[in-house]
Amino acid sequence: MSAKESTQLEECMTGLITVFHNYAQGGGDNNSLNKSELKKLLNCELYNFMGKQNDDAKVSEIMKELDENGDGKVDFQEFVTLIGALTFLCNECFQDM
Ligand SMILES: [Ca+2]
Repeated sequence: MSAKESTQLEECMTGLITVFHNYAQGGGDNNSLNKSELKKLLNCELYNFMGKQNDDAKVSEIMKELDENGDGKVDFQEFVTLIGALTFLCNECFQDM
């Protein structure tokens, strides 16, 4: 790796990877989020955009939506799908302002 400074987009990508792995650590599979890890991530990292998730049933619903391969966990690819969709919606909101 060269010592070049990261670009803004590269920083964002690195941030996504770092955040995901911070929450995926522990609880058996270090490369996926289980339900409690997902809930923690949503509540600590996405509360401005998604609101506080205090309702376990709601978290289960989000989990089910994200868990495309149905293994009961959210892997990085499934997580990125959520971020992509949210980013898309945010962009729509900004354009409406
Ligand atoms: Ca999954």
